[in-house]
Amino acid sequence: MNPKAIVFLKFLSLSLILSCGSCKKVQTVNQKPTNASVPCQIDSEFAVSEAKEDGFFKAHKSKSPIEIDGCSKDAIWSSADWYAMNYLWMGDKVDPTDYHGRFKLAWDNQYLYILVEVIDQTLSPTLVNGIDNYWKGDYVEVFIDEDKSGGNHKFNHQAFAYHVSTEGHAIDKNTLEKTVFFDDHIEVARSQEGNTHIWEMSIKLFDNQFNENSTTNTPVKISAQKSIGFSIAYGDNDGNNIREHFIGSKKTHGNNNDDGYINSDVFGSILFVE
Ligand SMILES: [Ca+2]
Ligand SMILES: [Ca+2]
Ligand SMILES: [Ca+2]
Repeated sequence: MNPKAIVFLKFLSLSLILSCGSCKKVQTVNQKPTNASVPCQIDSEFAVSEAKEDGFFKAHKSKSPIEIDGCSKDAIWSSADWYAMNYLWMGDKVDPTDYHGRFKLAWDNQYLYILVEVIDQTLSPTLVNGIDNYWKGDYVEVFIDEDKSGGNHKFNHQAFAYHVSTEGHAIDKNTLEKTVFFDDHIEVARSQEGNTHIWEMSIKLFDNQFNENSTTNTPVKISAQKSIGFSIAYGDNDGNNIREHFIGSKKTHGNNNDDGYINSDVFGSILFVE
């Protein structure tokens, strides 16, 4: 059999295995109805993800709103590039069966969209040991600094470090130094096939005027050529109630690679393009 036919058959079998009908959907927030007959568009095993030492990424505009269902069938996801999130920030060297991560970016005027694909042999519920352990994983951490100002954001909202939990919460500290949910900021849906986990999210951007005591905060409209501070990482907990690995999208992230939740100077960035 010629090599092209082999590649096609591999792709066909992968497509069948990963069809939406077999997609094990888990812990979906604000789940919308999905059409189970539409196959998921999952990249083949041959796709290469691009690592960016400086954490600078480009996001392309989606022509239509992305359906957040944890199933990457939206048109923009088949054309967007994979970026790597494999810079080891904490923990010992990690085996690719223990953790391997990559992500895609997209946007429209209302949302930043992120598709995260993580291989993790053990998925631990983020909040199983209580909310105080929210940073120990498993979770996806999304760092956003809307105006790219940099600076301290630990207990203010000039930037955010959203800990997106397996339960679908977006967790950060508030101005009273309490751990709270900012669930209105991020919609997330997850799906799982074997040890491969998809986290699909839409994220509203809030500027430094965000008031946690108000219900009328207006998200910032996104437009082409806008740039924001951004990094993304995965906290891997394989059942030991510790963050065994912390792996991110940028080579370094401050002191001990653990400054992101305090200091937005260390973030990389996204440039929004058409
Ligand atoms: Ca793992
Ligand atoms: Ca800021
Ligand atoms: Ca894990």
